[in-house]
Amino acid sequence: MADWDLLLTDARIATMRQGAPDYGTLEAGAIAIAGGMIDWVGAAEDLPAGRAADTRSLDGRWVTPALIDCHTHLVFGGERAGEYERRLQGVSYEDIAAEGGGILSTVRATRVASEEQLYAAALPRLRALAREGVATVEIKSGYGLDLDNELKMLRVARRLGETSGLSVRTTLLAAHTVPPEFAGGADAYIDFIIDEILPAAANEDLADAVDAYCESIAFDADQVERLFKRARDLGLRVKLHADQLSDSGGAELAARFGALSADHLEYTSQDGVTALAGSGTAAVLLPGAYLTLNEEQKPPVGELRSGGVPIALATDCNPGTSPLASIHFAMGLGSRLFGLTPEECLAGVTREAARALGLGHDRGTLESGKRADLAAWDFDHPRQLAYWLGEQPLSELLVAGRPVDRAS
Ligand code: DI6
Ligand code: FE
Repeated sequence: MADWDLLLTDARIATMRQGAPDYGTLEAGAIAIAGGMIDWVGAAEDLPAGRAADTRSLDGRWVTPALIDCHTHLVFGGERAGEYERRLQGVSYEDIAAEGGGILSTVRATRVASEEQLYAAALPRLRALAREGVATVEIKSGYGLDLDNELKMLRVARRLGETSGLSVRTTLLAAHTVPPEFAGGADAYIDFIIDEILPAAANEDLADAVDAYCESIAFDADQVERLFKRARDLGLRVKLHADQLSDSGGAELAARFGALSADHLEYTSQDGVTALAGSGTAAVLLPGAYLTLNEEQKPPVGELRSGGVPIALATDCNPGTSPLASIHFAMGLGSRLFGLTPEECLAGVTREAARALGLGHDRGTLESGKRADLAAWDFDHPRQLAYWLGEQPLSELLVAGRPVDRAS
């Protein structure tokens, strides 16, 4: 009997271990994998005695934790390029939403699409992420906004996880906007989510977390609070789209509920940052949406940093505000637009993204006891990931110790 299924040698390993300097780098490293988990990682000269069923040299390549996209809406019907053209002519995102366009136009297209059609439309977006070294993707509902269609979206997301070889985490975002059936009745719609959609999603084990859009054009803090209490009663962790277009106290609310993450945060105040600090809630920054909406107010990166708030970075892949299915491009934008260092960008799509999904114990760094999700690269330093826009330097992606066929 072998001790390990796979032993990778001659690797330069960016472990991304918390608190380790310089990407947690180990030169001339080795990684021993057993049962899909990392059994041992370190400098090759320290490798304990053991027999591996398979040994492979990485010929000096860099290895990082496989990447994680912790905030996407990548299951949706239709697209909104026409709306994008109107926005270029000066019509605002809020105005389009008020006319019944925006999120609601994607709701119409999603409701008429079958599960098969939604799956077929989403798969290329998921594959695009896998080609860049992403092994774990969060996918939200939020374009169904009724019982059947919210569950339909979550089922499609679950199926993408079952067939793609990637790990998909699902989030119920029924509180994305008020659907036409409840026009003018945000409170009644929140009641409907609490009474019908949330229990059904929990009952069928379709949602790993619950999210809401706390914003002037969506739901206020009291409404979100009612929803979060119900989620808590059902044993589901929460996340929040917070302070994206205005300071609506979203960061404070997320912190108060011990949310996994508070996302966007462009308008978060110092009080909001103070609430996040020490709450365990991760900040998820979404530069694709910031860029597409032509935002001028940046998230308070310096304050988040000095408060020690974990900072994750994600694509926010969605048809309205972030038509972006590239985690590398999100990293490039995170450094250019928000001033994150290349190391913070990589931590933001590995260690901190895992935290934002409640998976910090299981992935996001290369350490023994974590899942063997790792990416090998054809670059000469991991800082290249935030530097290049549109490069594809991935050499190999392993999920739970097994190579992912990135073509399927
Ligand atoms: N914030 C966003 O940026 C997306 N949702 C949200 O709550 C936008 C979704 C869309 O416009 O379709
Ligand atoms: Fe989003």
